[in-house]
Amino acid sequence: MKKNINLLLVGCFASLFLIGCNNSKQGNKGAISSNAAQKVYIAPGEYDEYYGFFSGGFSGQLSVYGLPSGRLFKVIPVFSQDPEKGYGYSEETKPMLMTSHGFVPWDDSHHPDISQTNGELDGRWIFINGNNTPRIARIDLEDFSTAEIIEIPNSAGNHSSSFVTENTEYVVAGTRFSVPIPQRDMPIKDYKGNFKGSLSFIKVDQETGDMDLSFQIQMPGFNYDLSHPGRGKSHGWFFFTTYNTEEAHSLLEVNASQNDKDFIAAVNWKKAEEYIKAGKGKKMPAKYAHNKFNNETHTATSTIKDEVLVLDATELPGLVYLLPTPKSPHGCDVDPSGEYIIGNGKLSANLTVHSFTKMLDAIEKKKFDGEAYGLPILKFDDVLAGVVEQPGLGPLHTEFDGKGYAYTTFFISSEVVKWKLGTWEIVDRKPTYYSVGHLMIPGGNSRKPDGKYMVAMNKITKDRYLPVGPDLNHSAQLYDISGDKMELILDFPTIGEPHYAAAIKADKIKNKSRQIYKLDENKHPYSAKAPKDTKVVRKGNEVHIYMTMIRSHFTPDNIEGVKVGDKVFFHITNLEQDFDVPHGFAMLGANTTELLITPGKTETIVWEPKQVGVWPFYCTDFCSALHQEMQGYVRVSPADSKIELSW
Ligand code: K7E
Ligand code: RUQ
Ligand code: CUA
Repeated sequence: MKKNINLLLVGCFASLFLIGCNNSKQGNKGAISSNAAQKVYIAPGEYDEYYGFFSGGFSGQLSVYGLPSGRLFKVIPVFSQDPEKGYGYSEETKPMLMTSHGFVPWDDSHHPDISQTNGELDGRWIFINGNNTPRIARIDLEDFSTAEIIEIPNSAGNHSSSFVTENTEYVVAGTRFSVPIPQRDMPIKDYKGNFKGSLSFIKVDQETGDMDLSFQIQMPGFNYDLSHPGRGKSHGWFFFTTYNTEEAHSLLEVNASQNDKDFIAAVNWKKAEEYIKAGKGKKMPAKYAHNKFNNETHTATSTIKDEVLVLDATELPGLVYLLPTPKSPHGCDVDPSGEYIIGNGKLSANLTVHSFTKMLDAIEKKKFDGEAYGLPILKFDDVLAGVVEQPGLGPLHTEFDGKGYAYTTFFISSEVVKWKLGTWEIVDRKPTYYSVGHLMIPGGNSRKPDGKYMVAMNKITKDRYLPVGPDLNHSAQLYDISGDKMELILDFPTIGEPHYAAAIKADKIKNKSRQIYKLDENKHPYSAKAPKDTKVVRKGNEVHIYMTMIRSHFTPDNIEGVKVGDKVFFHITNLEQDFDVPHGFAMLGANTTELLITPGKTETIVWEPKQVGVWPFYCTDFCSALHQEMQGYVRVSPADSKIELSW
């Protein structure tokens, strides 16, 4: 077994890291106690206690697991096309993946966050960011599907997203890369002073969940890495870690880490609202897409917007303060009381904890360490709550158990360290296998964490599972944290790179999970509500087939009069009104995908036949004893054929 990894560039941050997972305890693979199996065993037919939502990283999706079992329930397609469900291929869902750069059927999803009320998870929606072509998606937890995607303009690498304020007033984003704003053609070496950062506040409608880009705050040209909202006493503030405060245009370590301290930017968003009300926002041109799925017509629409309201942080006093934080902080985490703001300095020996109370005091007494970048910098010692001394190497992220403890991941030393808020003493540490990024405690970034389990999400899997060639799925590890010491109880593989996850007690959502779409509420313009309503209509070279499906028959099933060069639209309505009876649809030679249509829904797939012949279609989902009988044919004649449509 090879236990050393040398130089590795991990996608989620730009620094080069030396990883030495030379963990002496790994020989026994984590010393699992004999009752670990009992703790994770969910008997057949029994339910898990939690839903866990894991980001898919470069898969662009969000996967749903049961905890503690680690069983995979579903992959929810968000930013990437998904042939399993026809998402991003069907005419109804294609607009969800439109951006101002055109159709972008992929992204890099990092941080899911569940909506909150009074600082507690409420299970209405879950938000997740797309890093690459900056976007935020809202997934409706009634039907576990993507309801809305909004593109973030003036942003690049939408990394410090998508965290919500404690009543889901806003979902917030910060740009990882500063860029010219507005975008223009200019030399890269002129970065300093010319490239800008931006923080985006997206208002969430409390009834519908609809997102609206309310305003942006223009910031100095740093990299904005991660963020978290204030809660409780710090509700109204939002905190962002920054790096490259040198504003260097090349991030080779020498450039980017000159500064002994970078900053946590503390943003007073209530103040921002006042400035907006007072008319201090400037309208700036900005192109971005806003895509919504309409559950009545079963169809998404994409609108391109062209303007955004911007507040300039450097011109508006009291809006943003900078808290010096050692050495390229990555995670930015706020404890359940809202008092402690933790900067996980990747290259720092210690963990720095800021005090919100001291911060307010320092602001009031104007204890500034001068100004830079047009923003007041608070004095390090005046805002410091405490330091966790030498906890490990390469701290990334911190979560809380609601019992007064914090848990921090250490990427380089590959471990989770448990320490006490207020005394800063380390009380436990456990290795992870290997090189942990985020960790997650259900509700661990809310006011009411549920400190029973903790999941570590690891970048390197190596020897944990049977080998399957040179690359392995990433891996999650479940720890029981109900006692004084953390106990590793389960490994399970994940899809893509699970940067972050969110989990909620199952009973908060399982009873409201939708079972069917009602057929009589289906307002899809091409729906057919009964076999008698089906038809085939020609409009020039477009052929529209209004089709129904029910166990185990398509209506119509045999269609003639289609010609080479036609564009054939199958608009198919699933007439079933029972839970969990989807039908599929696949057409020979169709180069997009299949459809998987749930009861009561209408979906459309396009087929452009290239060859004459008689071509079959069939149902792809085993739906009844007569599933194999669920089929039909389309006769395709030459382009100049005089054969009329018939069915
Ligand atoms: Cu640390 Cu993108 Cu949250 Cu990955 S980031 S680990
Ligand atoms: S058919 S049950 Cu190919 Cu037997 Cu699937
Ligand atoms: Cu319908 Cu198989």
